[in-house]
Amino acid sequence: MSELATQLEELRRRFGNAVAGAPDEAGLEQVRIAYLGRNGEVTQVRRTIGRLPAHERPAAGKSINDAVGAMEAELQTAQARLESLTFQSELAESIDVTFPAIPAGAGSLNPVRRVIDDACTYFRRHGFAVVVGDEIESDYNNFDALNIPSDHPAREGFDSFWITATLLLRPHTSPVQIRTMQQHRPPIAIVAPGKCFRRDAVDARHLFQFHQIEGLLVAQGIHFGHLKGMLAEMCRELFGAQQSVRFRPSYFPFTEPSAEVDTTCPKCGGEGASCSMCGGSGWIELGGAGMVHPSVLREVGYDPDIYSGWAFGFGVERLALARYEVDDIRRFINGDPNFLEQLA
Ligand code: FA5
Repeated sequence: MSELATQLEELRRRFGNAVAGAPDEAGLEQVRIAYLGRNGEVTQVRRTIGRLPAHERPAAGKSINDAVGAMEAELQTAQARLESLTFQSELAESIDVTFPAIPAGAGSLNPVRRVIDDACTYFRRHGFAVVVGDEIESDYNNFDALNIPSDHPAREGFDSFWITATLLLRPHTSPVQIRTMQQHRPPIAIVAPGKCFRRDAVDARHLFQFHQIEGLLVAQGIHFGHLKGMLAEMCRELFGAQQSVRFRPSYFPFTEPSAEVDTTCPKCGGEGASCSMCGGSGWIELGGAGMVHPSVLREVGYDPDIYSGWAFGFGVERLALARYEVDDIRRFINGDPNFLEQLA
């Protein structure tokens, strides 16, 4: 072995011991300076190259560079090890491992989802199928086929988000009635929960994105009594027997006769007066309902002299307000885990 090789080997052995013995990052830096610094031991060895015959110098330079590369790699490994040790000791100082851990919370279904599930369960039990429509609807399904032609003033009640001249985000779930009747012959018994969108100002009772659940029953001999019975029973199931339901005469172009359905305000129990929840009326409006208009049946190719049907469309957030005695619809969407946990 050449004299240089022996010298480098011995240097690397001492360097290795010094690196292993460095107690911390500052100690390691001292080792680096002593061996690899500008005036360190490696530089001293480099200076001896000039004394070698010219033909030996390139090989000598390469041996020194190889040794330096290996020493730098050793330094890096030691540096990473010491950094990790420093981090661990800092952690041990700042974390109190005896502090009780926060239990991992199990999530729960949003109340709006639970109302949808429970209402669908009720209708399924009575032989209804659950269907979903499309959130983007055609002008035709949403309005024309529901007896609301383009010049009909009822269109103004549905302040909609239009996507094109003929496509919109549906403002109600009633177009699912049309989609279903276009595809099937009577008897039909469906419920259709889903999102709706309206350009409504947001307040304690209104969102611009909310949910409705639509119901449709078409067969022979269906009358308003069936509708009242089904909806009253659903409300009893969702709210309990203490709350009553009332049907108020109303108007929808796609049902005749039409009604609006209210339930007694769960907060004041129907007393009204200065109740903040129902605004003093004693009632909370859930949605609309009625007997399917003969024009709608005709539009989908059903004979209104043979078939009759009823339909309803309830606001799911309103059902949830009444069920959970919540006084502001916005609470359902602001994602406050404390609020949601209370209702879980
Ligand atoms: C309708 O949307 C009719 N399609 C309902 C219907 C279906 C009638 C079938 C007859 C037969 P209306 O615009 O009233 O009707 O809305 C029904 C319910 O949706 C309201 O009573 C309310 O509970 C809910 N709703 C309406 N707009 C909003 C809103 N911006 N935020 C939250 N809920 C709303």
